[in-house]
Amino acid sequence: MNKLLTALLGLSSGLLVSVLFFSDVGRQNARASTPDGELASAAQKVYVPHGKKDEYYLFSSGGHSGQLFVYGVPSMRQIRIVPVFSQDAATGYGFDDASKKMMGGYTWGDFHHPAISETAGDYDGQFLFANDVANNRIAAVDLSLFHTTDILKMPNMGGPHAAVFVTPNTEYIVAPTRFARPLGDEYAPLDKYKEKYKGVVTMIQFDRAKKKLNLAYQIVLPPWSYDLSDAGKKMSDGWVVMTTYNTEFATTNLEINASQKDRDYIVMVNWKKLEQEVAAGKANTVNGVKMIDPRDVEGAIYAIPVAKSPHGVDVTPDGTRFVASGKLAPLMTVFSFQKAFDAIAKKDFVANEFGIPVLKYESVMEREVDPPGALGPLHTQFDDRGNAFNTMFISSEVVKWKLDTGEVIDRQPVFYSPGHATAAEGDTAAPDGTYLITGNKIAKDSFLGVGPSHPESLDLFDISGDKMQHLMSVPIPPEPHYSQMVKADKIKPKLIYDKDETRPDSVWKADDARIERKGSEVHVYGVAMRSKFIFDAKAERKDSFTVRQGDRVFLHITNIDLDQDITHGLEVMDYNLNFEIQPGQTSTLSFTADKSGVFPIYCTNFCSALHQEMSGHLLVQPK
Ligand code: K7E
Ligand code: CUA
Repeated sequence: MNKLLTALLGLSSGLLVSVLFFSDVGRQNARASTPDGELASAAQKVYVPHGKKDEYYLFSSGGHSGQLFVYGVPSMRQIRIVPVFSQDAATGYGFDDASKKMMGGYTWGDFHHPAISETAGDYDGQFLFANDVANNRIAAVDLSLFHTTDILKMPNMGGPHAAVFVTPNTEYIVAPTRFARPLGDEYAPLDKYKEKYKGVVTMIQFDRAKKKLNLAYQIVLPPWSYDLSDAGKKMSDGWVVMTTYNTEFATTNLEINASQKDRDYIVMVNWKKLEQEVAAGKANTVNGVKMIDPRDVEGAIYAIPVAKSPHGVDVTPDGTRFVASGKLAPLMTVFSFQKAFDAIAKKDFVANEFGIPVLKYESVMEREVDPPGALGPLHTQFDDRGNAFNTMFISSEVVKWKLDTGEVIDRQPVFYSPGHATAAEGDTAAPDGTYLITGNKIAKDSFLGVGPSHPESLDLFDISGDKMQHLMSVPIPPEPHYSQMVKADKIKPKLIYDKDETRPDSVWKADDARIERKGSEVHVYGVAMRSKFIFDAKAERKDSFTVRQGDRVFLHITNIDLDQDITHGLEVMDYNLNFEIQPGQTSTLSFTADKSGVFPIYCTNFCSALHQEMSGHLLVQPK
């Protein structure tokens, strides 16, 4: 990243390093000399005594860990890691049959941008959607169970980095691709990039009752790289805006070749128009998905020139404007939806790129905000008083500025190199204006050393006053990209799994535990309870069972302790198997008993004073 920026900013690496170095020394000194009164005020603001709970949940993307990190704000205590795209030994996620199937053969993912489901432009707290940039998947997490309920694999895509963003009523989950690829998993040499490779946006629908993601349709685009996107709201509802880079069509050495032109584009797409056309049967089918070319639909797609290689694009809470962050140009550009609509009506086009009308920059741009010395703007967040907050990756700071005038109100150092920022309810139609958190890529000297690689970190700011107050830094596992901060009372976690959910494999009474043999398949319908397993209620030793070598064993285990936080785990020794069963949950795990012998089974989750006694045996008779 540094190398890329160095090349593009025309600085020698030595100079850039020294710029960073000196600014960090300045920061360390500033921090060391913070007055005691200010430190005490910061400490008081983040201290949440036992018995009190945090005001907000922070749902932070786990990047290439593939998982979702859940924090409380303002204490910044990590409460939970929810496995989403990667296997998790502790819960058995990715090992039990249902989650294994959902993961589709992958064992990890690269999760960048969470999106909480919205109603009328506001987080409704029911579900959270996640993108896997590496393996072209979108996941849905049920926020009543903190459990991943569905994962959808998207064909024709090349890494949904500009995902996921929801439209104001979660009509669609929008997932634009990063890398152009030939459609339909076809082969085409890189020499044929401009003709054969395509950019794609996947529009996904979510069925809340069934908790299922569904591919609605795809939009085919020029082979540019789509970096970030956001959905319009209120007056701009129906539109999606996306930043692009590599409009140069470079196929090698992108750090130089994809930064040749002074301008790339913001692409504006009208999904409401496209939805109608798709419903009217105007789409092709590619690789089993309906695909529409927006150039065939009058008024469905436009491009707006923007300073080269922009990163984030964020729609303002009132939906009237969107802000593009320059990344390689040290400025934020505010664009007006009304101006764009007027320019479209007047056909104020300056060019036509790949069949897409290009609007005149000056006609759509409202202002450029260019704070002196602020370098590497990446993302924008908002408060409830008309202010915007921008992360500056290179100059390592947050800049607060007025949306209406561009006036810079405050700048605060970040420790160090922030990517995204997250304001409380900051990308909804009604931000709170209370806290802001930056997701930092570099920790350097912030924490006790842990070897050559340091943790990433989050910086918490109080943004309720005119000046931002830095409250604390906390280490976080890789990799904090985007996160969302939602009022705690919007999340309604369940204490136990619903008993009435249709789960044919559940056993609710210990006396009903049984073993059914179907040929070489052995189905164990068992229960876990304090402090024993019952696999077969009729057997002499109810907590053990015998199979024959080579049998396929299905463990269907129900946790019948319908009690808050009484979770059991089940491992099978030397079989490399472990899974968790939460209160009222039924989980199925299957394996082939290919080793003969005696294999102790025990509960892996400390559940009672007699947890150590919660055990049994799997006996595998040799062939
Ligand atoms: Cu980290 Cu949102 Cu993938 Cu910017 S992206 S930092
Ligand atoms: Cu059940 Cu420990």
